Amino acid sequence: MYVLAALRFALLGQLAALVSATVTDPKILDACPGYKAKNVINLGHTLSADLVLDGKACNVFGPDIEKLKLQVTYESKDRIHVKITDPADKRYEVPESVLPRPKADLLSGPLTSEIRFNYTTSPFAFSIYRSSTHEVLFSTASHPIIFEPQYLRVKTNLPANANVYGLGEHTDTFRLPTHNYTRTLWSRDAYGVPQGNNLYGNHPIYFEHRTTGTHGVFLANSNGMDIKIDDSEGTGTTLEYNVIGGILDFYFLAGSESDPTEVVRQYADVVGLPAEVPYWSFGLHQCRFGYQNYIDVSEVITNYSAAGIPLETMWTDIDYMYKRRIFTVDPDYFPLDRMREIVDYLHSHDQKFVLMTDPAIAYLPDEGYGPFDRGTAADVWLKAANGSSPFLGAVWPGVTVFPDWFNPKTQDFWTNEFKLFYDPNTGLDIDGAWIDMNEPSSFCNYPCTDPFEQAKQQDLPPARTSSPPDPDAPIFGQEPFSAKRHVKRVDHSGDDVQTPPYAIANFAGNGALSDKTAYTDAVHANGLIEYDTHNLYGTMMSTATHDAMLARRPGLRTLVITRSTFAGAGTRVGKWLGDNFSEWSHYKQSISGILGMAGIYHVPMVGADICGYAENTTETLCARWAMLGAFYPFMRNHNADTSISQEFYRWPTTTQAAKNALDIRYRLLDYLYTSFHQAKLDGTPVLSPLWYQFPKDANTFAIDTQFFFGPSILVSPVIEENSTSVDVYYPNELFYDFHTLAATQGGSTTTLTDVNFTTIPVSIKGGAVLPLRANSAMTTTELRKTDFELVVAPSSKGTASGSLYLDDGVSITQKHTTTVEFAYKGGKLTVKGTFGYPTGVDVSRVRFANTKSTPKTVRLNGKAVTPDKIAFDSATGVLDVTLGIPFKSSFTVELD
Ligand SMILES: *[C@@H]1O[C@H](CO)[C@@H](O)[C@H](O)[C@H]1NC(C)=O
Ligand SMILES: *[C@@H]1O[C@H](CO)[C@@H](O)[C@H](O)[C@H]1NC(C)=O
Ligand SMILES: *[C@@H]1O[C@H](CO)[C@@H](O)[C@H](O)[C@H]1NC(C)=O
Ligand SMILES: *[C@@H]1O[C@H](CO)[C@@H](O)[C@H](O)[C@H]1NC(C)=O
Ligand SMILES: *[C@@H]1O[C@H](CO)[C@@H](O)[C@H](O)[C@H]1NC(C)=O
Ligand SMILES: *[C@@H]1O[C@H](CO)[C@@H](O)[C@H](O)[C@H]1NC(C)=O
Ligand SMILES: *[C@@H]1O[C@H](CO)[C@@H](O)[C@H](O)[C@H]1NC(C)=O
Ligand SMILES: CC(=O)N[C@H]1CO[C@H](CO)[C@@H](O)[C@@H]1O
Repeated sequence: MYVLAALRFALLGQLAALVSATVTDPKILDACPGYKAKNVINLGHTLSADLVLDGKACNVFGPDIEKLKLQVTYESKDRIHVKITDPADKRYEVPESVLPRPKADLLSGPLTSEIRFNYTTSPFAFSIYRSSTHEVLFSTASHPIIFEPQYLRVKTNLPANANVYGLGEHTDTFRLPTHNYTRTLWSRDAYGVPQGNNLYGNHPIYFEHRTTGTHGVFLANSNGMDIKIDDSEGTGTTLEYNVIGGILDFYFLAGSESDPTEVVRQYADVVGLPAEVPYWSFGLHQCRFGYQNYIDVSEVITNYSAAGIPLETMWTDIDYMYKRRIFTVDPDYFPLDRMREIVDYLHSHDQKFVLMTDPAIAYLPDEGYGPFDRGTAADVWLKAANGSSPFLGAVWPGVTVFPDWFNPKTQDFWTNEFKLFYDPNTGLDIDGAWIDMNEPSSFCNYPCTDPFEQAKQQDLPPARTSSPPDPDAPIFGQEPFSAKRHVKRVDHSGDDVQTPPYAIANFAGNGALSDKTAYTDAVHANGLIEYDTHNLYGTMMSTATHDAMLARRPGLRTLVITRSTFAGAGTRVGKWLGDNFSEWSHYKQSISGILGMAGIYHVPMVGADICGYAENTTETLCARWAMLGAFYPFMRNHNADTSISQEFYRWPTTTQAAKNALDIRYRLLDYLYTSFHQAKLDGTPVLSPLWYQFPKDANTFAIDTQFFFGPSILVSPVIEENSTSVDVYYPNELFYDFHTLAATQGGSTTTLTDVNFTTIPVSIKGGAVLPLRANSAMTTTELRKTDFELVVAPSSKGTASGSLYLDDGVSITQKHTTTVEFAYKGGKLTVKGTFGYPTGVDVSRVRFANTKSTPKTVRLNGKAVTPDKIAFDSATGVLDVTLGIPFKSSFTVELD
C-alpha cells in the first residue's frame, strides 16, 4: 500500500526511466562469437561439456567468460535441466533454502523422455524438441549465448504469432504480445506504474501453446532481467533473456500434446505444490487503508451485518500502528483493549481478524522500541555494503532497518515478535497475516545517502488527519469491557552492482536498481548481496511469516497474504495483486493477473483489490467488481486512505450485486475447496484460461476476459463501463446457466448476453456434477452446517463427473476426510466415496439438467422415489429430485 502523495515520485521515476532506456542492437549480439562444445561426455541421462569461447570476445557488457561448463540432466520423462555455469568463478545461484530443487529420477533418459536435448558443437547451440514429433520447442541456433560477469544472454526462436503466457508478475494481456515486448523482472513497489512495467513479484516461467502441444521453460534465476519477445527483426519471432547475474539454470517442461494442464502440474514438480488454506479464508474479506480509529472498524462489521452481506474477515491496515511502527497499536486511535474487544466480538460471531505487518522496522536506538532493540541485540538486520552497520531506508515510520531473512537468527526473532504482539491473551489474536512493502519497498529515492533527511522531507511517519476517538465509546451496541543450508560466497569484486553495464528496464528513478528499495550492495548474514537476492526478499519474508504464524497456532493452516513473490512462494502463502486503481482497465487486467498466479505460478490464493485501491470507485464499478471478485480465490474489498468509502453496503446496486455473487460463491465454496485440495495433491490449476480446456480451439488462445473457476464454472463478466451486455464465447460444448440450468450448445461462437448491474454470467460446462450447498450463509461456519445438493450437467456425450473433498477446514494434518466421486452415465448417477469426515448434513436434492422428459421411474439406491418428490420443468429440461438423505454414504440415482 502506498499513499497518493508519493505518486509524484513515481511519475518522476517514469520520466527518468524513459530517458535512460537501454537499446541493445540484436545484430551486435548475434555477431558475438558464442561457444564451441568440447569434451562432450554423453551418458544418456546426463550430458556434460566444456564450452569454450569460439572467436574474438565481443565484450558487450563486460568481458566474455572464456570457458563455461554445460550440464544437461534428464530429470524425469517430462523434464530436462540445462545448467551453464562458470567453472572458475563462484557465481550466485538461487539458494536451495529458498527454492528447493526437485530430485532427478535416475532412470530417466532420452529414450523415455517426451522431450530431448539436441546440440551442435561448433558453434555451440542447443535445442529442445518433442520426441514424438521432432517438433523444435526451443532453439538457440544462430543466436550465440553470451556469458559475461554481469550479463547473460540466451535467445530462442519461436513460431510466428507464438502463444506465450507467463513471465509475471505483469499487468499485460494473458497471452503476451510478440512485438517489441519487454518483460522486466525486478521487484518493486509499483503504485501507479503504467501497464508493461516491472511489478512486485517475479516468476521467470513461460508456457508456450501450439495446437500440437504445450510446453514450459523455467529459468531458475533471481537476478534482474529483461525478457524480450519480438518479431520485428525480420528473422521470425524470438524470445531473449538478458540477465544481469547468476547462472543459466533452465528447466524445460515437456507439457503434453493434448492437455495444457499437464505443463502446469509439471511446473509444480519444480517449484512446489501450493499450500492448502483454511476453509474460512474463502469467505469475504473487508479492508481499507484509512479507517480512522477502532470505532470505524467496529462500525464496518456492524454495517455489513445490518446489510445482510456475509463478512467473514475484518482487516486493518497500518492505521492501527503507533507512528506506523510494526508490532505496536496507537493507544489513542486503536487502543489495545478496544481492539481486543473487536477481535473477541469477531471470534464470538465466527468471524476472523487480519492485520498488516511490514518488514521495515523503525530505526529507534535508545527509545525502548522492543522490536528494534531485540532485533539489534540478535543482530538480524540487513547490513550496509561495509557489513558493519545496518542498511537504512525510509519507510512509513521514518528511517528503518530491514530484517535479513538469510540470517539464521531472524526466524526466531520474527516468530518471537509475532508471539508477543499477536498473543491471544495479551495482544491481538489475528487469524491471518498480511505482509506488504516486501520488495522491499523504501521511500528513499536513489541515491539514498541521507535517509533521515528524506524521511523528514516526506513527513514520515505522516501525522494523523483526525482527532482521536472517545476511548470509551460503545461499540457493537455495548459499553466497553476494558480489558539452512550452506550458501557459497559469491565474488562480486570488480562488478558494478549499483549501475551494471546492462541496464534492465527497471521502472524506477533513473532505472537505478537501488531506487526505493534496499541497496543492491546491502549484505546478508551469509554474504549474499541484494544484487542477487533482491527478488527473493518478499518470498523469504513470506516463509518466515508463515512459520511464525504456524508457531502461534501449531497444527493449523495459515493464511498469509503477501505482495511480493518469487517462484515457489505459493507453497506457503497467497497474494493480492497490489495497489490497483478504481478503474475499469484495472478491473479487466485483474483477470489475467489472477490467471497468471492461479493458472501458471502456483500461487492460487490470489485476488485483486475489489472496487479498486486508489482513486474513487463508482457504484457500478464496485458492483461489477464485487461480482467478478466473487470468483477470485481470495476475495477482498480494499481501499486507499484518500478514496471514498467503498464497502459493499454503501450503494444499493453494489449491495445487491455483492449479495447475488456471494450467494453463488458460497454455494460453490466446497467445489472451490475441492479444487484447492486437488491443486495441493498434484498442481492442477484452480483457475484456467479457456484454452487449457479447449486447446485446439484457436479462438480461445487470446481470451482473458473469461475464465474457468475450478474445473467447470465458466465466468464471463461484463468488461465495459455502463454496458448491460457482454459477448460470451462458448467453445464447442454444452453450457448451462448456473441459476436456471437452461442449456446452450456452444458452437465456438460469441453470444451477446444481456446482463443488468446486479448479475454476472456464470455457466456450468457440460460434463460436470457439481456439489453445491443448498443455501448460502452469513459465515462459513454456518455454511458448513447447510445441506448439499447436486447438479448433473451432462456433456454433449451425455456423461458427467465431479468430485468433492471435505475435512475440518483448518488442520494441516487431517484425521478424518471425505472424498466423493460423482459419475453420471446412461441416466445413472453414482455417488461413491469414503465418508470419514462427518458433515452432519443431508443431500437435499439432485437436479438433472438437459433431461428430455419425465422419466417413468426415478430410483434412489434401487428403490422408486415417490412422484411428489419429482418435478420436471419442460421449459428448461431440468428434472428436480428431492432426496433428503444424510450425506454419509454412497448412493445411486437412476432415471428410466
Ligand atoms: C539435432 O541436431 C542436428 C544438428 O543440427 C540436426 O541435424 C538434427 O536434425 C537435429 N535433430 C532433431 C530431432 O531436431
Ligand atoms: C520498441 O519499443 C521501444 C520502447 O517502447 C520504442 O522506443 C521502439 O521504437 C520500439 N521499436 C520498434 C521496432 O517498434
Ligand atoms: C455504519 O452505518 C451507520 C448507520 O447507517 C452510519 O452512520 C455509519 O457512518 C456507518 N459507518 C461505517 C464505517 O460504515
Ligand atoms: C558502514 O556504512 C554505513 C552506510 O554507508 C555508514 O553509515 C557507516 O558509518 C559505515 N560503518 C563503518 C564502520 O564504516
Ligand atoms: C475522491 O472523492 C473525494 C471526495 O469526494 C475527493 O475529495 C477526491 O479528490 C476524489 N479523488 C479523486 C482521485 O478523484
Ligand atoms: C458511463 O455513464 C456515466 C454516467 O452517465 C458517464 O459519466 C460515463 O462517461 C459513462 N462511461 C462510458 C465509458 O461511457
Ligand atoms: C437482473 O437480472 C436478474 C437475472 O435476469 C433478475 O433476476 C433480476 O431481477 C434483475 N434485476 C433487476 C434490478 O432488474
Ligand atoms: C501498479 C499496480 O499495482 N497495478 C495493479 C492494479 O490492478 C491490477 C488488477 O486489478 C493489478 O494486477 C496490478 O498489479
